[in-house]
Amino acid sequence: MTHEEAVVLLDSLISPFGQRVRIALAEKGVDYEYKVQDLKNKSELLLKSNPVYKQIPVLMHNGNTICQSLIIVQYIDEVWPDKAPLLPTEPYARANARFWADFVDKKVYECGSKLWKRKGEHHETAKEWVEIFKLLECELGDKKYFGDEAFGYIDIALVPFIVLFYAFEQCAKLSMDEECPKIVAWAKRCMEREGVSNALTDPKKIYEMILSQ
Ligand SMILES: N[C@@H](CCC(=O)N[C@@H](CS)C(=O)NCC(=O)O)C(=O)O
Repeated sequence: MTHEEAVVLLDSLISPFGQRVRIALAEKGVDYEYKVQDLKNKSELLLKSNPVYKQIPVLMHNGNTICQSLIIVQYIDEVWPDKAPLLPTEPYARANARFWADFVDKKVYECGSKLWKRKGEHHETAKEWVEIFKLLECELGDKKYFGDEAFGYIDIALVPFIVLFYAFEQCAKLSMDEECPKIVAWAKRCMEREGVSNALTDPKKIYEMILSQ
């Protein structure tokens, strides 16, 4: 059996975590079976595959289940090494990549969730959002991608959250272009990749979903 024959992804279309996994699989050219999950009525398959967190995404491969998006992306990188690596090979660069991906989980996700759940005052949340992205912009500098010339792990961790730029701009009347021009240019470069543009949700749809909650 080839690797590809046994790959299944349990996911939900608008999940930024699931999108990371879809982008990583696309970068590696891996075919897989896509199983959309109803998160309000969780399937036996999901509960059995991720008994600890009961969340998507879950990658099923050769009879094993792998949970937590960043761990799944690292797994994909290790199992399909023949395509360009997602993580750098040098230990410090790997640690740095993991540091920033963890920052995205802790800071970007948390701040984005406040807007998504309409918690707190939009302008305060937007201020925090801009501060977070200014730190990311410092790390990006003048590089093409976070890992330099090659699209990789930090890019994959962060890129699903760019669809929130529009909602922040509408809700808090800010301009990401003015605040973080290098990040906006990076986001455009990422969107030129088929795996990224196929995975991400339309920012206007996200904004409508936030308004309708
Ligand atoms: N840290 C997890 C987060 C996964 C997560 O939050 N998944 C959400 C969808 S975006 C989920 O399954 N929610 C259903 C629930 O928590 O009951 C990861 O990186 O995979």
